[in-house]
Amino acid sequence: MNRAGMRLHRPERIKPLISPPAAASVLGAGRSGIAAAHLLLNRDYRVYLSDSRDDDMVRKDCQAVIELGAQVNLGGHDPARLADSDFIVISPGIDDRMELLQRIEIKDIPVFSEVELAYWFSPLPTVAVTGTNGKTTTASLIGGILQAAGIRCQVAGNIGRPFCLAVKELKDEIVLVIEISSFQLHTVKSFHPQIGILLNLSPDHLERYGSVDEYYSAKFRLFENMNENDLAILNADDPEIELRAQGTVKCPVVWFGSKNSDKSLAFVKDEAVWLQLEKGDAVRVVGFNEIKLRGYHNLENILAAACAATACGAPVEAITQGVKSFTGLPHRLETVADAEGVTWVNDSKATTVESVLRALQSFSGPLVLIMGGRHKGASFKPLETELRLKARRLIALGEAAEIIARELGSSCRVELVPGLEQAVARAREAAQAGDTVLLSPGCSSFDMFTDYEHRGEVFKNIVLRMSGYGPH
Ligand code: UMA
Repeated sequence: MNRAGMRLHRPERIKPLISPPAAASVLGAGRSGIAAAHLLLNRDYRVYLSDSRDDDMVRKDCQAVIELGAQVNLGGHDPARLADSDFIVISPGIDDRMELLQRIEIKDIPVFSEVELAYWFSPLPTVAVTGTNGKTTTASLIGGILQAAGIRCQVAGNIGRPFCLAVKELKDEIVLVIEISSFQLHTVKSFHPQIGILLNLSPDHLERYGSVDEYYSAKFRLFENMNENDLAILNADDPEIELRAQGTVKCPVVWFGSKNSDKSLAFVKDEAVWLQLEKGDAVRVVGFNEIKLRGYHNLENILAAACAATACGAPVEAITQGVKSFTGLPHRLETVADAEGVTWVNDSKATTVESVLRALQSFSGPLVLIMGGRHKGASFKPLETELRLKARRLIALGEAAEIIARELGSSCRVELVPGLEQAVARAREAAQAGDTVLLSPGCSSFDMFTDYEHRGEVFKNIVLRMSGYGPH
């Protein structure tokens, strides 16, 4: 039997790898860059912040840090200023292998992610959640369970509230739950969570990584500094994780998975989620019929969250309550409307082929699927079987539309459309009573939208307008 025990100990005293009043260059003035600049100024560093953009929005976003003493450069990054700094904090959206950082006068300056910087100043134990899919749902769910248990926490990171901001604005929390992306892990050095969760691995971000192996290796950096006092929570049903964990993860491990094996702390049995606690028999946490989240992948997220909450000291009753009251997050299998017998579902967050597959597996069919956007490099072929079984039609849009049609055209009828408005109109014509229309793009949104949230909001508005529920 595996034991999670209580792992909510305070981290050892952390020291910044580079102390103030050193000069820091912050690359990118998006959410991470602005939050990093604020934290650095607050801790008496000298700050040079730059962004390749120069528009009204970025100027407005930089106003406060300029007033606090940051030097700001918009419309590009000044190599001479970078060369003059003691270290560089890079935003996750910027590739640390960019040409600028390879220049002779800059290449030896240490580059850290915003997560690494935040960690230098975080006094609290950290639960870090990574994985290709389900990070935001799992981190939010852990937050909800801890709240139900009366364990004060803040949920931050890739979820949209930068770790640096959470650290700067700490109140009376006793634990931080941080969602971490591979981009953020790529440039960590001393970052050391007390509980590290790896939910799953599947090919993603191949536009940025040279290979799947490189991407998976970035994910495993989560465990690099963890030791015998810490806890890794890993998915027993993911063979890639099982294989790579051997020899890489040096701290104690608990597993979660579909089977009630010796290995699993949290598992699925008799249509319910169970936990094997330290002493005695396994306890039934929650029945499937009490869970509002859809799909097997969400069961995995619940199992992982239950393990983490247990390791933070939450009692089973709080886990049950937290899971039962969790209704899910926008843009993740979010039901938008039921109109003319057709259910419309917004899964705009599904930017990978794997997440579309999970979405398809969550419905028994028949479906009209809307896919497309900017191709992220992976093949769409893994969707063939589910589409053959369930798809009445596939409507493809965006830059990837033709690749989708080429790879999936033999599995179901594919129709190409120029935009989301036309996609919804064609889906409405194609769908019959009892069907589900599912927007699950399998691509990033950046060819047509600001981000996946923007895409999801546009989709919801069109659906609500067409179905007569929303503004005309
Ligand atoms: N920029 C430059 N120079 C360049 C390229 C970009 O200055 O060469 C500038 C852009 O003009 C822009 C800024 O960099 O102003 C953007 O930085 P960013 O893309 O890192 O965006 P942030 O607003 O800082 O948001 C980031 C995460 N974005 C990415 O990882 C792409 C957010 O995750 C995260 O919520 C936020 O930090 C807080 O931690 C979003 C995401 O899409 C949701 N994440 C990916 C995912 O979940 O798959 C990893």
